[in-house]
Amino acid sequence: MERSRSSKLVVGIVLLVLGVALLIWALTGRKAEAPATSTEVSQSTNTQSPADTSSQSDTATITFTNEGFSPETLTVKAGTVVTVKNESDDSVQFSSDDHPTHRENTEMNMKTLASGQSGTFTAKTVGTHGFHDHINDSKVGTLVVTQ
Ligand SMILES: [Cu+2]
Repeated sequence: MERSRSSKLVVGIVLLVLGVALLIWALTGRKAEAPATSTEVSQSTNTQSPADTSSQSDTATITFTNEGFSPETLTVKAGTVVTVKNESDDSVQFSSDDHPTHRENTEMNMKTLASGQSGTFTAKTVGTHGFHDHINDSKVGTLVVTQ
């Protein structure tokens, strides 16, 4: 009986030592994770650089309201990312002239934007480009793209 008691004591001490060792290992493991986290941070810094590049390019916004496009004439440099915001109560389909073929400058043709939605296109082709709302082609405007 005494043997089994002392062996239980030994087992208890071994478990305690193992527990402490496990605790130290866990703490060390957490420290080892810290550089991994900073690696992720530097990776996300890398992924931000393309975003920085895009933020360097010019942006412009055309707002569509119930009254039509604003501004009616927008002048931008080639490469500008143009955002079309639909703040009207209806859907809008921003489209290159002429209606209904939209072939004058196809890079301007956008999907239908529901009320409250916005979309973008990149103005690349230098020139004066008429556009309209394909759903209501009485709403028109002009995009002037310069070099
Ligand atoms: Cu049209």
